[in-house]
Amino acid sequence: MSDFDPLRDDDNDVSVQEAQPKLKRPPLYKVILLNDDFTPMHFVIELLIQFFAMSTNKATQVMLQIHTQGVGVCGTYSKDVAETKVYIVNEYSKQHQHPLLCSMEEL
Ligand code: TYC
Repeated sequence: MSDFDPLRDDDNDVSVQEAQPKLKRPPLYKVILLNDDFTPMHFVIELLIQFFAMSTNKATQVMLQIHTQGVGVCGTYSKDVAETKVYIVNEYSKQHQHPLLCSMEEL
């Protein structure tokens, strides 16, 4: 076995301190729904129940919040999950000929 230890500094030479690894949590994204004048309220409620696992009460509250304030949050997810939710909601709305728009914003 060799005695060589690259971290030993017993020769009063300049030593090198290793940098602390910089770990950052990946960002989270809010999935949001926008209000419009045409999508039926019951469609939005059913969609919130189906794709965001909300209770009927919660989905009704969120739909009314969007209807009165213009925008509302459906949930908070990692980037990949948020992108998938936005995609499936927009596809589902198009399939049903509703102009409902879903989007995402970094938290
Ligand atoms: N404003 C719509 C109506 O009066 C209802 C609605 C709610 C539409 C939420 C979109 O994201 C929305 N029928």
